[in-house]
Amino acid sequence: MFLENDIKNGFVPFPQDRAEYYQASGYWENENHIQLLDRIRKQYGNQLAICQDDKSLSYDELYHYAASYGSYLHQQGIKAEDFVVIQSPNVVEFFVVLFGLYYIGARPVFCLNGHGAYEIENIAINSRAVGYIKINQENQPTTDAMDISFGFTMPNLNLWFRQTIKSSSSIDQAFSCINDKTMLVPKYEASPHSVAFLQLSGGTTGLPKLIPRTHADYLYSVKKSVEVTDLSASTKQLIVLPVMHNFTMSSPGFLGAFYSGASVFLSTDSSPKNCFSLIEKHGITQVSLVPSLINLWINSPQLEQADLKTLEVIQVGGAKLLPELAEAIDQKLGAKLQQVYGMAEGLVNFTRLDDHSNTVLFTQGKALSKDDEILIVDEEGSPLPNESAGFILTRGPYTINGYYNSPLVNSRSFNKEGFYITGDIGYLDSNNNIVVTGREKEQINRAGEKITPSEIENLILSHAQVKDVSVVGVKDSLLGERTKASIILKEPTSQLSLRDVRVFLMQKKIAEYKLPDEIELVDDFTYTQVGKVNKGLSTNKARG
Ligand code: OOB
Repeated sequence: MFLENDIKNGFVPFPQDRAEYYQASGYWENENHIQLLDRIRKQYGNQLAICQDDKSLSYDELYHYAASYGSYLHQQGIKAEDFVVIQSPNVVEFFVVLFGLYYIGARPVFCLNGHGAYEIENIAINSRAVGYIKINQENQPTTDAMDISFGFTMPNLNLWFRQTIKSSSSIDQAFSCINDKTMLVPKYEASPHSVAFLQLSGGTTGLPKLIPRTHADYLYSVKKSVEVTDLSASTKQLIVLPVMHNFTMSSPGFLGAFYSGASVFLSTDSSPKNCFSLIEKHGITQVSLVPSLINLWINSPQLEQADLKTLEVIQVGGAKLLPELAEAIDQKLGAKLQQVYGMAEGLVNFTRLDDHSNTVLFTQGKALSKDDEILIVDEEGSPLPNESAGFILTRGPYTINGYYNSPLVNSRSFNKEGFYITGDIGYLDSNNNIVVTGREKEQINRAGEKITPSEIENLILSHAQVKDVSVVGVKDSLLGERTKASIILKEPTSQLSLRDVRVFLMQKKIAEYKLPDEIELVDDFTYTQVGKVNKGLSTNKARG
């Protein structure tokens, strides 16, 4: 059922017995991403698919642009099964590039728009990508695809296709590469069980790990998300979170909207002022947000004047939502809340629209599929009863069985029965709703963006003045968590400022959201019994 080539290159397939069961249960359908778009455009051809500022595309137009751009990529030598790194702000052009790649059976590797050359180079190597497409927002000072010196730092990398697409007021102008000489090639019929794309995991060790999702498993999760969020062709979805994040893509995300023939409106600016005016202008009915953004919206001085009556549902996920904030959503925004606890690796839980308010306020709901298996286990791996908190493990019809090409990491991230060890801590309540209470993995969740402390520590350690460093997340009323670096200097009486550290890291070209928000100079760390820096307690000895 799975592609030999995928397996050879590092895709861990579903075990045969489970694969056959999911297939027989009708979960995995015989459709890939471009076939989905083709089916929807045949039904909703003239309907508005996507809109940003003054630019918009109907479903038919989106499909035709994708076919032309895909054919152009084919002409440039991109083949089916090739991986291509893409990076984009929330603009219409992204959708043409995405479905253009799917049209020819190529696979996008999704980066966050905030990623810098440091991340892009590593992701390109690990995915063995053959290309890099960078979409730039109009009037934004960003880098060009050519600014990244792949060839120089990685002489063996066969990265030969690079393109910068400048989003502008005209879609034709942005895609001026498509010309009369671009002959349409037939759409590639990728197997629904082949790898569709690679998503990035927040990662707990060093660099982000690559998450391979198949067309069928991913589109099953989209279909189930549509069911629980009640999307329909009349839904008007606002996209505020980064367009390439798993939450934005599939829970229910723009794929859920496309699945339903709905219209998607893009925002490149997440400020309440801008979002409120888009909601009013377009009659937005649904939006997905992280807790830090909902906090900003609820406390915005603009809220009083805003007319948000069309807004029906807000999905909030990506990080823990405090019950006080959850309660304010209905009171202040007049919209229904759906909590979402999900992960790019697969499993997604939603509170249901008809759940009791206590369930919606205090739990993260139930998994999408009746065959999502969730285990709560203790330190020894033994299952715990409902209401007892432990480590959250999961497997199911749309959860990966391994990171791409990472056998070593996989041996630590999956147990013998194939359950993914999420690194989250929580319990199932008496009604089997999941409640996430904490996290065991070494990760900072800064406004929904995941940061791996050891990655930042290693970079700061390369600073000439630094002897040792420990990076932790500290509670923050706005961001949920902010990043703090405790630093021991080689020369105890010397100085190093937050600005120095940030400038140093920026020179390493890392993503801006990973820069520390705070530093502390200390004389020593406290250590656990096994000799690890004790990150749980703020007992580092401040400089005397
Ligand atoms: C979503 O996906 P990722 O891959 O960026 O992050 C997953 C991690 C989870 O393991 C958990 O640690 C945290 O983010 N998380 C939550 C949460 N939702 C995600 N922690 C507490 N409460 C929640 N509601 O973040 C993601 C993917 C699909 C849908 C929604 C979120």
